[in-house]
Amino acid sequence: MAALFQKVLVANRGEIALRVQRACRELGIHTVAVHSTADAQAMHVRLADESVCIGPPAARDSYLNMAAILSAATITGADAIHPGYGFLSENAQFAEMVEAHGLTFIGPAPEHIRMMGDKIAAKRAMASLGVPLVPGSDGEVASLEEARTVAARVGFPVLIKATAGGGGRGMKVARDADGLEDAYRVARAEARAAFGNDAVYLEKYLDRPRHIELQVLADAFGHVVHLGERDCSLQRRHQKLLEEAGSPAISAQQRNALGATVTAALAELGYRNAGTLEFLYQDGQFAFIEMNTRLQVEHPVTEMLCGIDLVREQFRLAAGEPLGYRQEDIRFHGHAIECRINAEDPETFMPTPGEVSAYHAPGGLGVRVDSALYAGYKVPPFYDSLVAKLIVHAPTRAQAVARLRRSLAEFAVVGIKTTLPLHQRIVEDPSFQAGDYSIHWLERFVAGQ
Ligand code: MV4
Repeated sequence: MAALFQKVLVANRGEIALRVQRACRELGIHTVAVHSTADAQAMHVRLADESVCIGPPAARDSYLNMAAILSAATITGADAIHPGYGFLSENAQFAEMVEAHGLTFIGPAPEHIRMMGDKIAAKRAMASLGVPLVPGSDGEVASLEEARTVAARVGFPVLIKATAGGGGRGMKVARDADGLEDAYRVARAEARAAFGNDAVYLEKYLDRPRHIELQVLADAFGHVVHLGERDCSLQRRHQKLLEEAGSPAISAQQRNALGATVTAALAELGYRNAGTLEFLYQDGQFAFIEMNTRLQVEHPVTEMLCGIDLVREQFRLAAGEPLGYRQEDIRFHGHAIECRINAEDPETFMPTPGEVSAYHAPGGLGVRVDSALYAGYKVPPFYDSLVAKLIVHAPTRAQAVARLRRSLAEFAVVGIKTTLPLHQRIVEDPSFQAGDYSIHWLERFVAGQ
């Protein structure tokens, strides 16, 4: 079988660069790593077939430097670029530039990246295709008067969100009519400062939702499947700490119903490659809030649940291959949980860059560790503090929790503080063990420790 691509440039670092390289190896694709001067000793550079230094430590000069990355792809003769997550992964202009250079962007079409980057456009598109939304404004709220009218209709509290925002950036809650003017003005001012776009919309504020997201794959022939949901409710300041698949709160019937609606909508849109739809779930109802057009950090829990290699699928789909299986061929086996291990103080969450003097990863049945760490590695201070993902898989959720507890006890990252001790405390908590939590659970748990 001819390889899908000859040589792929992985425009990322850390564990996700390794994750993409591993898929390439199995597909017989050569890999090119790019790195900043701070990452010359990084594992993603060591494991790649070739590497190119693309600039100084600051991400804007290296991992976000489109010209440097495209030059690296050109001089090494790469025929595709995988962006990983973060950095340029949801930059429609970059995807266009990659294609303009005659290379394949491993991801969706630029038009879909652009559409989903505009939260109002994303909601409009989904609503018109029958996907449920949170009650709120029909698009932009252009004046305070309009905000008052919509808020009166949906009822307080309400949330003002920036259309260019997402992931929790650019949101303001108004508890009552008196708070609306401030929330509206501050949200607009912050959106203008942060995104250069002060367009905002309004939603009813849900007070204790779960954050549930649905993974989809789509080919160029109008076939779309979903790979079930992930429950990402355990977050702090919009940073996820632990994710699971499936959600402890969702039945097979709910999953199938939501999946049917979503896959039909994406087929209609002509979406291609991998994507994730984010929902808030409260009182038995799903409400779409955003769509991510990239591979996500927490994709491994879905892989363990379905036995499908999402990165391999991304390459196949980008090469124009058909999915090759139908929804009914996809089976969900057992339960998977991921812990994000960050180089952070487990109490203050301050980053803890520095040298890892010793490293021992857990193993055994149903245990997976995605990490670019090694003994002697110096975690640089310039990037995201995620240093490892521990993923466990077992036939039931209770068994997965037991496996998680014993894997966390085996895991040794010496020399720097990490969030491992926090995860060890979370798995002992009765509410966590019962799967009984909302998006506010972790902040309260941390405050009570
Ligand atoms: C909301 C919400 C409550 N009601 N929208 C935060 C991140 C962004 N993706 C959407 N977010 C929220 N939107 C309505 N109408 C609460 C949040 C929210 C949240 C959502 C998911 C996970 C964690 C969160 C933490 C705080 C607030």
